[in-house]
Amino acid sequence: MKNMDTTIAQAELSSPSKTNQFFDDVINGLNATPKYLNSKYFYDANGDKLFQDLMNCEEYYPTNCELEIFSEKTADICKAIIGNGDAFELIELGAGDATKSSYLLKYLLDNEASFTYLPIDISSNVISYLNITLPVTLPGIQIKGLNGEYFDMLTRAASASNKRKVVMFLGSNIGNMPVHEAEQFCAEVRNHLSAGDMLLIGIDLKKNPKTVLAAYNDKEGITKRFNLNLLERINRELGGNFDASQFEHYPTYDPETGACKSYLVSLADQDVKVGGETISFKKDEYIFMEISQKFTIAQTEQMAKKAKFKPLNQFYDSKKWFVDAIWLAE
Ligand code: AVJ
Repeated sequence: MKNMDTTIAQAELSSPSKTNQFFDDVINGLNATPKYLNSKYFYDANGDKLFQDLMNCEEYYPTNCELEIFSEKTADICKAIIGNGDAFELIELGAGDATKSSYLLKYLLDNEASFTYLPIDISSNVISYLNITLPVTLPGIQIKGLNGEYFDMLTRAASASNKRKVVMFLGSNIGNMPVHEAEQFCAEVRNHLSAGDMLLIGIDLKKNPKTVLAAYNDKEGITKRFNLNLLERINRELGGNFDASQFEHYPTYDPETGACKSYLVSLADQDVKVGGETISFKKDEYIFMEISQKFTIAQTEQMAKKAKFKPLNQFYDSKKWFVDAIWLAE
């Protein structure tokens, strides 16, 4: 009886379709060989907070690099996206706290550009935060936050108007996909756009391997907690009983392929329950958690062309560790 009440209470807490998708993905990943979890599920309220902490930690350079680009090159970036001055929609995939885009938004408002800001994020937490705070910090902004999967929301945004679209995909979120998937992703963005629309994409570049690895292996252990939080989220939302202390964070970087990958390694033979399912781990068995792919500039241009975009501009930070590129849909 007690179990039944719990089930009903949980079903009422979050929408059933979302819960099932998360559950199905987790069970599929943990029953696969090798085991994996999808890093898009890192971002619940706790994960959002841990990612904020990560962005402020010493070793995690991508955010600082991109902030430098957005604060130093604001006018040039805005000039490129304003184009001939027609009204446009500024759509941001995975907006997060919108710190970086705020530089552009402020400049666009100050220069009376006519645009609507449509942030899209998988985290409902993030979207309600933006819908509430941005009109206060950026008076006069037209904002319509969309909570959901990128392409569902992009389709919705695209069908709502036929104004020119500028899509932003910042923070090297593209790196969370293996290269062939990243290429498909860019092609799919292109398919949702029309000629004259643009993609402003932030991409982390190859650099000294020690610098990359340190960013995913910070001394304070925030990255480790960021990874372990997904196990704890499974406990909270899917009735799991992971013991996070029985898993060790193992980050790697391969300078040849540019793939930076994170794993959680089981410290013991153990059985873990998730909902009604039991998952067995051998000692030293790993769960693949995340890829953060790094690119050369040549690879970014190739990716643009394969997706039928024309690379227009490239904006770098002073160390040339990161690029924000503008690609034109032809
Ligand atoms: C938000 C996906 C760009 O891959 O660098 C940070 C997430 N993971 N530290 C990244 C992350 C570990 C981040 N992205």
